[in-house]
Amino acid sequence: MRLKLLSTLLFAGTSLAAGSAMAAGELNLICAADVVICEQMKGDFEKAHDIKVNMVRMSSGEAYAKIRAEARNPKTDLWWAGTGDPHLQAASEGLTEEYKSPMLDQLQDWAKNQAESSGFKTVGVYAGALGWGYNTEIFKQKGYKEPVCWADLLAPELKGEIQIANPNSSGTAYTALASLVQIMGEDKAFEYLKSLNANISQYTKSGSAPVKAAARGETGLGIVFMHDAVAQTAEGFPVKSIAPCEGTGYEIGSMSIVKGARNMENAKTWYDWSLQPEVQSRMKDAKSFQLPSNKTAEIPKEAPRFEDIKLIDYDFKTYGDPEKRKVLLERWDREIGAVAN
Ligand code: S7P
Repeated sequence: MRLKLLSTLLFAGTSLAAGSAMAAGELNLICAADVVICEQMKGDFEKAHDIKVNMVRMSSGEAYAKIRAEARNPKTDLWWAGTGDPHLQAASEGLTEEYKSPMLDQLQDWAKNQAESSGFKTVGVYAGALGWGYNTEIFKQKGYKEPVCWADLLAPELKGEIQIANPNSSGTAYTALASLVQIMGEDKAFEYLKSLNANISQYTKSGSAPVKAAARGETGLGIVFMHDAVAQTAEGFPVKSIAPCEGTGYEIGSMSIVKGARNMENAKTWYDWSLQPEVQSRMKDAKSFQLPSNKTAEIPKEAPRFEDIKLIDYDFKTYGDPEKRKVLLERWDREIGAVAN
């Protein structure tokens, strides 16, 4: 009887130990940037640590929806990248874990502010301004005028020539919606979006898809982050990037640990690792040309610089609020999504 009890305890001990050893070697990651940088980060991290990364690539709005849906039983440990607004929305709903990385002091003020304003439930990893990229060959062939202002995108000649993502799934498109509301006021921004709808051929799921389509000549212009347009130029496509003359918004691409993460220590290991200057300096090798958050990371020469762009004072507190997101997206669905081609 005693022997049986002893062997039962030993068996339970062994399986517990095996369970935690397995858990210690894994990290369940949502990556909300371009798939090329996601793969590079995963590969570099796995080389540097004995931790297997189970990665899924998603757009920012989809990542936020998944983390909300799994709140009672989290399957994700860490959400790396994607626009900051949904990270702030998740933080304010208590879906992400407070963590003060020892790397915080090495970060730019905008990245630290993102952490402080969320109660350290998210942090900035990179930044980039919104604009668009257009196919210079198509514009030349068709004799279109270069669009340098938001107002120029309403030109009747551009009917069917523009793509932008759907702000429900895409952080880029939510940044565009929030930026236009801040530049024009909400009612005027929706009037603008209704007029723009006449020129939109497709609302894509992913934020960078429109400029990838423009690069390949499938559309004339994509409203995207400027660094995503520059990436297409660097690939050799005839794409020119534009910072809108009226002013534009920007993202603080962010990172959050999921509350109740099963692999909490591994999530913190990735968190600290990905804020290192060497890791951020290598992002350009994947043609990821955002401005890095670590002060000593190399700024890619291709990165659109904030000092050259007319930036608005983007209100992250207001537009990173879950209620504001709900109101804006419901209005977008009613007034734009429902009448879209
Ligand atoms: O490609 C890089 C990048 O633009 O992708 C992120 C973006 O949120 C992902 O796309 P969605 O718009 O589909 O969410 C940005 O954070 C990042 O700069």
